[in-house]
Amino acid sequence: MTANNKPVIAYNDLREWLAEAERLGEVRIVRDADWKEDVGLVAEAILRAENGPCVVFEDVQGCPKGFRLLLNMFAGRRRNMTLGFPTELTKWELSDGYREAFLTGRHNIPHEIVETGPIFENILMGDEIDVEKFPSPIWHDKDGGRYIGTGTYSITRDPDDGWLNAGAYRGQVFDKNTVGILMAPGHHGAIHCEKYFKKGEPMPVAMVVGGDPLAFLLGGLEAPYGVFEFDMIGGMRGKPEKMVRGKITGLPIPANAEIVIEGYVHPEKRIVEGPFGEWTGHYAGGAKPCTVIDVKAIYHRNDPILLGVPPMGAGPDEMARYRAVMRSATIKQNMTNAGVPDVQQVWCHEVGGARMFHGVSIKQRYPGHATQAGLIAAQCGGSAYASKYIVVTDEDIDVTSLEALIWAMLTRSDPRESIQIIDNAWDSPADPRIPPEKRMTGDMTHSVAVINACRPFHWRDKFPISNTPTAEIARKARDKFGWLLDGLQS
Ligand SMILES: Cc1cc2nc3c(=O)[nH]c(=O)nc-3n(C[C@H](O)[C@H](O)[C@H](O)COP(=O)(O)O)c2cc1C
Ligand SMILES: [Mn+2]
Repeated sequence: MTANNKPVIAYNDLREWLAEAERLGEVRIVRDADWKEDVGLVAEAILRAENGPCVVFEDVQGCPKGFRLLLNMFAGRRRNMTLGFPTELTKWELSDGYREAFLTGRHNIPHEIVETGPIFENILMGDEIDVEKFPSPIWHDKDGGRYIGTGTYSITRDPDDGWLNAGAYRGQVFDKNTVGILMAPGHHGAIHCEKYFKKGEPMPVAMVVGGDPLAFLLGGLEAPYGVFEFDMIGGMRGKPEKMVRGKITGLPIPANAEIVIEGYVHPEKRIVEGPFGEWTGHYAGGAKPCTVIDVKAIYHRNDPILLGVPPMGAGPDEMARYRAVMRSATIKQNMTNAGVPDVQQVWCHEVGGARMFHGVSIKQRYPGHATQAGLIAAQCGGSAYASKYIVVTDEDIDVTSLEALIWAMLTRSDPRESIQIIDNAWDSPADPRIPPEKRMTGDMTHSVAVINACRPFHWRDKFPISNTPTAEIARKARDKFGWLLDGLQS
């Protein structure tokens, strides 16, 4: 942040971002890897660690010289750099700083169409189209194929009112000019697609598979309906995002992206997609017919960089960590905008992909405040998709700590009294707990538990006080007698 506390995003595209990451000393090069197995093994080795390196694969076997793949953008000190904040902030300070800086009263700046940009350094059409030459890996050993679209987002346009959207939908490689695009029901790309298909028309699409990390982060986040994510990014950078027009569809494409696949999604065309190791840690979606992009053009920069962001199954990974930072901020702001007072902290826990288990702390003001906070936290724009358990607790709990949050739940709730269930809520197809018969009907809904772990409002003054030491006493104990632990295994 600068002196007046404004974050500064120090890069405009993936290359400038990479230079910043190099300055932090966090980039490692892997040469001569095999996309069938090695890349997935590297992902397994590094993506779970909070401070794992950014890895750039060069000379991937079987791929053209100069083509690269970048893995693990959001970790280490580059985590904060990516959002424009000082490296020493904690994940909570980063999330709340991001919210304050970018989600409160900041105006979007419309993107600007420019004539040309580095993305047009290579234009492949007709017989030159070959999606298979990029270093798309098999990410997990049981995956059904190579995935080019993980660190991706797809740009589409509403055929009725022209609303542009950028959303992250995974993309499997099928052949030289066919790539899957899996849009879950209710996502903005799926809403656009349905409208085209109702008219019997193909949907034009531009799938970006390598580019500005910030654009990827916004593409994978629940931005409001009707808003173009690139106009939000313009607001974040304080200047319009430069975009060129795709030569086939006329859709806006980031002028400084690395690799873009442009084409059409046809109403009648489906190919069996998956299985793919999903963020819920299961192959829940299985292998099913899926919409595909009929590729009409590929654009890429010289020595292009494919961005890889695969989910790594059970346990926190890079994807869960960035979602936690950004979704927690989104939900906290959604709640405030919906009129919930005194929301102190919201944390979407990394376990469960930062989508399924959220802690909220409030300073209780009136009877029913906790219920209001819990129900809105469960079903606002940032949370409605796939959230499963929400725990609302008091302001003395640091809800970013899983231990502290569970402790509050265990000691301040009574299961029969404190759990409210919401039925028929929006779920992700990646949820393995959707029963097979229900999944077959396309009814991707589930129930959500809202757990009130606040001291009961009407007898809060009689609630036993906590013997958890204050931060001051804990520090005093550490300073004075912490030496007793020296030399012992913790
Ligand atoms: C790496 C990554 C992969 C994702 N894959 C999919 C996917 O395959 N299908 C899907 O519907 N949503 C997927 N999502 C979630 C959506 O991108 C996310 O919910 C986003 O809000 C969708 O954009 P939209 O709100 O503009 O529709 C993915 C998110 C990320 C970050
Ligand atoms: Mn959107």
